[in-house]
Amino acid sequence: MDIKAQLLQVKTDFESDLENTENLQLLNEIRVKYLGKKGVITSVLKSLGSLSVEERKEVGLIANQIKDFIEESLKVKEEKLKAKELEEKLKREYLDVTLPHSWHSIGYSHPVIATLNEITSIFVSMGFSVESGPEVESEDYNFTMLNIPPHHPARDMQDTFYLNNGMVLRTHTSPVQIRTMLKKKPPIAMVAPGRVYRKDLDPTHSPMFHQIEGLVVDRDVTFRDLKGVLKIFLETIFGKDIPIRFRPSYFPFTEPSAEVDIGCTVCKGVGCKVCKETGWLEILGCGMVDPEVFKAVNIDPQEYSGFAFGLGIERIAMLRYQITDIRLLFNNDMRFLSQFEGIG
Ligand code: 2U9
Repeated sequence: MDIKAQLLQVKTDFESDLENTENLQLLNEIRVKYLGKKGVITSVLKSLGSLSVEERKEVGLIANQIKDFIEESLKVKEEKLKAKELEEKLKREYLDVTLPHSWHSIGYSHPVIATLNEITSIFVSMGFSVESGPEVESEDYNFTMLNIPPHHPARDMQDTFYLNNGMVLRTHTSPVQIRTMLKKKPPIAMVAPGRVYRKDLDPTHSPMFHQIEGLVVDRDVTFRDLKGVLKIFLETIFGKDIPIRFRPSYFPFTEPSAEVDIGCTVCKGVGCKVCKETGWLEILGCGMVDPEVFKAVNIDPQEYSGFAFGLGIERIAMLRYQITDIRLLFNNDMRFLSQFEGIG
């Protein structure tokens, strides 16, 4: 076959190769086969030396035309294949952004913790610091230094969890105030939120529950300061119009002592089951720090005075959400707890 016929055959072969190429990798193999260093066209062009000048011109022209044709055809085919591959990729990786996503709860506070945090932050906003201490306490810190005498019923085996190393599970957060007064000099304005333990179990009592207690110590602290702070606190959580009353009471660690009631939030004072027909709900206990407690922590009661208060968190949460059995708060049943998503 003469060289011109050979070239035309190359063109025909190329066209059929190109026709059968379905991906970019094969296309590249074809490019090498025809245009590469050892490719068909290159070897034809190399063999031009053996021809006469006339033939060389003619064949050279045809060879170059075929080379241009091959290059152009490869370019067109490459673009086609690239577009095809992109289309297939888009089809394969198609993402339906309108599909509903699966729900993963990011979690939320337990109603007791939400209430505890809310109450704590009200006192923080009034300048109180937040203090904490151990749940396993000495009898001294839990009772003696709080002016609770050796045979006081609060120390009873029936009421307190005694550990076999002579320690107790704290029955209130008051030992945190003792520790704070031993550590810091007045002025002190602190709250102690946390878990406490008492041997109690019925619909309104749990052997573990949460308290927040507060203490303010400085020169010239009066019962008026106590009333002012508690009024701000109660109005912040129960609303500006909440009726408040102080009733005389007794605690070993405060003198005088009082219990604080708010007008029943359920019946607005008319009388109902929740307030046991009294129109009032008992919310917290408070009083002026007993001088005996100051003496136990080496604070001079002639120079300093202070007020203290305490409240049970579960009781507040139960009143707020009208929960009638405290055990619901600790069963960790999601059918119950999921009702409180978004409260805190
Ligand atoms: C120090 C001095 C005084 C804390 C106080 C109460 C009144 C009180 C109860 C409310 C419901 C406990 O959870 S409850 O059962 N608390 O009534 N707590 S005064 O007085 C203190 C504490 C520490 C050094």
